[in-house]
Amino acid sequence: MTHLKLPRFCSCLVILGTLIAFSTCWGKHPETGSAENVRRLIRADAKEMTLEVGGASFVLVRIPAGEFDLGSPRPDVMAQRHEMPAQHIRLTKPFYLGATEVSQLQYREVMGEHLNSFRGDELPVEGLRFAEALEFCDTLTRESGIEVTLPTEAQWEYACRAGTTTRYYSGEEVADLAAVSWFKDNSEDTTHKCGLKAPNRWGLHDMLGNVWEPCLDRLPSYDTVAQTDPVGEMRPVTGMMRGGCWSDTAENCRAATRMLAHDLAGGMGVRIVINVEDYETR
Ligand SMILES: [Ca+2]
Repeated sequence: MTHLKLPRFCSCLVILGTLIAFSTCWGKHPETGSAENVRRLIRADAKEMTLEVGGASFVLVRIPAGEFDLGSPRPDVMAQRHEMPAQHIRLTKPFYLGATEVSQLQYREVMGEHLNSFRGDELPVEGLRFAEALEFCDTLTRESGIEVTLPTEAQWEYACRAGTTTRYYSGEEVADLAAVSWFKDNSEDTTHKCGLKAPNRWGLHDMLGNVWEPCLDRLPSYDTVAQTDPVGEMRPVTGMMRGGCWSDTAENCRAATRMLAHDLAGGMGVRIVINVEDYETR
């Protein structure tokens, strides 16, 4: 008789275990586990991680510390005065940068509805004001327990170039840009699904084109003196935008392209960063 009762006993254990597990999860802050996991992944030097906030998941890739030349590294007929002279930059800390621009679905899950010029969950959120981009990061920080912010100009261009020194991370020619980017020549005057084009060598999609991406700061005039971990002027209402957008010409979608973000420009989305230095010693 004992062996006949065993299956029922086991079933009871399974049910009891399930109830205990369910009751343990119930009432737990849904983001607590995610934040702990993110901290663990940062300390483990994970190449990629996912930040979960509400119903949204953000994939971020680890960008290594390193050096590069900021700005237009050689005489270029497309270069603007404020991209020169090229300035050697050292970034001493790795950081995690969003693999894609933030999508409309991701933005809505965190902030609620936003009025976009083009509608589609997988399209990038656009038409953001600079203050809204900052508020989005602040909300992610508050909801996740992980410090989320915008990349600095230096971080953005370093990550965009991913070791390249050409106009575009895919080469020098407009055709090279078209292979990795949505811009005036191929966008058909609309944004496109985030991450559809091939990434750069560090796994970042749409750094050039699709939507402009705000930076936390505005660097002062470039100088020939090398800088380490530079952070320019930070203001609550504006910073530099990078990368160009769907309606820009190839000239405005270069790695070195800079434009001051202002709320009338339109075309601005957002890409998030998590700085390793905020967590490596905790
Ligand atoms: Ca972009």
